[in-house]
Amino acid sequence: DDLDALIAALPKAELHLHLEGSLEPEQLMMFAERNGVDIPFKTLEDVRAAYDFSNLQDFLDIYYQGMSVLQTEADFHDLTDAYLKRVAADNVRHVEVFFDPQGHTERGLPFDVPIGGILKALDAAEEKYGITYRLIMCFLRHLPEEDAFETLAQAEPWLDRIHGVGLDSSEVGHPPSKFERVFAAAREKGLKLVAHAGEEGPPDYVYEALDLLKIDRIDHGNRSLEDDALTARIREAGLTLTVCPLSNLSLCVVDDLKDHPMKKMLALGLKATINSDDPAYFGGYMNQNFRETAKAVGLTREEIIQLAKNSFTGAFLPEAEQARHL
Ligand code: ES4
Ligand code: ZN
Repeated sequence: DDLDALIAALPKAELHLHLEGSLEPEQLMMFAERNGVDIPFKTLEDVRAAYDFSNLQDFLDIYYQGMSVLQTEADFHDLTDAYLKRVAADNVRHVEVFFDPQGHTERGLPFDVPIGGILKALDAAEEKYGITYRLIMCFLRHLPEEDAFETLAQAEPWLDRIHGVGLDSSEVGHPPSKFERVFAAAREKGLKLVAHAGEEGPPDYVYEALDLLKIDRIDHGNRSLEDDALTARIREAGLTLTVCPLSNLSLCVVDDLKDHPMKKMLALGLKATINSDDPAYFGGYMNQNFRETAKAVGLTREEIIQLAKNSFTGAFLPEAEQARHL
């Protein structure tokens, strides 16, 4: 309908996307075959059946298993290029993408393999697809802070091409406070800081991300709404929330998309954005997240336009470059 056409036509930025979460079942099979990696799936249907979960930890178990088929720089290049090509069709003009270096170094790949392939694809994207980028390296919060420090050290030769650090993986039991020192070290290197907070974790974790990690942007943040003082603080500070509606539905952060707080977030004056998180696993890329959310919660034209604007004003781009898209 009308709103779908508006969504398709609007230039957008994606600010919450895990590259490893764009691994489609077909690609998983293809990389496994190409690299001779044993996987516990015989058919595409087996993989599709495995892409089924109802909470964060069950999803993560499959996500880490899935990424084991990624072995070479070419694999990371091809994965990244396929994502960029896909979202170019959704009129996405700027992306700020995550990757999980520890998901790869933990299984024996050199740090340079994933980042080398990812950056080759990202650097070609402006010419190929008209898409600009920022790259954010995430620390896995279920691992010790010491391991995050080691990852930051491995990233040193690449730091002029890494724009920020993030914090992802299993949230509950791994509060932001666990990573206060490594975030301070990243801040001193001039990196932007983001963290997943308030997805499954309580409002306290969002406070910690703000007060201890001093993050520039909140990934998810849904549970902030449980605390009025926290909500007011996020609004006053003008912090952007990178919200992921179809992810929230898949992981049962909301039971029904009709219950999604997106409309409420906008009404509260929060700078919310719509993103796809792990689109191969959660069933939709950018425009599908926009369309399904708009339909479920009844977003207006004005709200949809506001969300697209928020995606650029929330991006780690100079104001002049943000303005080019508004
Ligand atoms: C993630 Cl949805 C989500 N939450 C936390 N960590 C993640 N890593 C990839 N997707
Ligand atoms: Zn995420």
